[in-house]
Amino acid sequence: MTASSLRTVLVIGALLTAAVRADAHMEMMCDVNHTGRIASADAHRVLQFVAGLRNLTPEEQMLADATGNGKVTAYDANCILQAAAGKSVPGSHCGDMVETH
Ligand SMILES: [Ca+2]
Repeated sequence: MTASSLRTVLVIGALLTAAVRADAHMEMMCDVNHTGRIASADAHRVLQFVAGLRNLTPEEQMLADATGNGKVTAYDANCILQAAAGKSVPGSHCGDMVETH
């Protein structure tokens, strides 16, 4: 590969990376219903999911996992409710911005 073709590949790679970055979607941890804020309705959704009364998409389950341990539990709902009340819980990621896709 010549230097100029290598440069072309690098430029294309950089452009593709920029395009992917522009597409990256940021979401707030614990904002399960995508309203832009953490509220008791988010905790409610998580409890419904835990109780088997509602489905959550894999992305919503990721946002619902306040503790980040890979499981969605009633404790996550508690963390979300605390965050909705403006209280921080040790180990809770509520409010952190994450890239979902
Ligand atoms: Ca919300």
